[in-house]
Amino acid sequence: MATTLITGGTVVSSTGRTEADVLIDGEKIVGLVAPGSTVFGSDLTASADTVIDATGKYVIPGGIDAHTHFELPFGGTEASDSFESGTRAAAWGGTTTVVDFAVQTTGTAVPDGLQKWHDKASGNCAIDYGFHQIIGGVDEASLAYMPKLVDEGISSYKMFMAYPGVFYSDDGQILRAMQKAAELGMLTMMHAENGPAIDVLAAQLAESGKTSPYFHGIARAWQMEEEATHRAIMLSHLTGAPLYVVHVSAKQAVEQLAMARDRGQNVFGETCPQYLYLSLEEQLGAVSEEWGDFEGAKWVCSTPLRSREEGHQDHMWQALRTNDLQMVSTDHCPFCMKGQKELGKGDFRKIPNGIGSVEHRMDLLYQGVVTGQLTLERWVEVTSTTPARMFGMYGKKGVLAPGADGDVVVYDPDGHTTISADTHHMNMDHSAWEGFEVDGHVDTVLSRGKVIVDRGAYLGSKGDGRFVKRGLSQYLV
Ligand code: DUC
Ligand code: ZN
Ligand code: ZN
Repeated sequence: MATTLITGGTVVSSTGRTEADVLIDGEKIVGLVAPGSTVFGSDLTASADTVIDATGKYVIPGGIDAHTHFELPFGGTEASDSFESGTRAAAWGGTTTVVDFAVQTTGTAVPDGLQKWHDKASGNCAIDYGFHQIIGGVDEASLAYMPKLVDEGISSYKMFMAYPGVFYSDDGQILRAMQKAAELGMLTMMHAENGPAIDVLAAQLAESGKTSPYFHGIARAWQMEEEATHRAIMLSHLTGAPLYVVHVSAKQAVEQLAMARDRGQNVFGETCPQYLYLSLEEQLGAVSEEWGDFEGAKWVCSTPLRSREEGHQDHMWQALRTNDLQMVSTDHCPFCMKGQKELGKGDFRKIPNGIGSVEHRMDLLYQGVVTGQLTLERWVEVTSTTPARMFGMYGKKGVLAPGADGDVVVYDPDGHTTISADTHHMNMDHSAWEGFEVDGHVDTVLSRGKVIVDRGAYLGSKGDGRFVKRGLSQYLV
């Protein structure tokens, strides 16, 4: 098997940093050794098949984005990144594993939905991938299939308290699914917004002529997120099912999570880069020459961007520091303006919901290190180690240690990244991050020991990525 040595860098883990060389044999890490060590018999730099010089760089476990939607049919169209384009873009940005969502809706069978996602992904991915299962139709058959999901490496499933008529589950359905999940040890992921109330508010706004993207954020008020988060936590408390709330954006929702965690509940939350940086006023309320006040459609996603005046963004950073929120995923769900977001011109309710960020998560979060919001170690923890533990991949993923997959990123802290639709690799005609300047740069990316990105060159190929069969969460208290 070919050996690779990553030498001269600072290895950063969730718990510390050390000057060490990383030795990979084939697909697996076999050792972290002191630079110049002859413990493997000779000077490794002379004997390794490939030597990567990481002097002055950070060497970190590959990023894990546990919330993506490639090829998701949604809002009358389909998310614009395929598994091929989306995972390649992820690789460019230092992410070496994604967990996407297979879909089941009312009247369809869970295994059929899951098989569809296997068919979409198999042979097309640049990096390793797993699935959560969306259960959009809780009935006898979908409940009966949950144990099989666990056997097949799908140890988490998502339900929606929003989107009536599409993915929505009522409280009784949620209760039934959580009872089953508690038995199985499965992690329940929740889209926590009060959908029926939001739909009434949205209709009232639209009928009074308030139709621009800004009103998407008004209709999806933080009270709707706080209330649903509280309700999900109570159902989780009653049933004993571990709960993971996705795309948390309201500080009041974080407070609900913190209270539940203080009670000792297995309740967790993720936020996304958009909720750390972007706002209702600046983005959803934006006006441009090209699109007028429809410019804000670029940032229509759910949960929505929140008011900066109300302090949600600062609260998200704080919650990441205090572990009231445990990790950062993207909820990558890209739509082009032309032909897709445009469907909602004149009515914000028809704008397909979603932002694309899978390529930029590692850089955007590293910017939090630069600005003093996070430590270097916490950066690794929230982008890689905790996602691995939360979703049952730790040991294989999320850590640089003997036996782990050779998923490694060499990150240049002196590099610089300018984000633009002109240079990104996602299949989108705009960027939610256009013009963002961030310090730090992904230099080299290895996926199971293979160099797939190296200083501006893509060296991987379609089909490099394999399905990851996940175990139960390794994060529960
Ligand atoms: N939110 C989004 O913004 N897009 C996809 C689904 C979701 O919950
Ligand atoms: Zn959601
Ligand atoms: Zn999502």
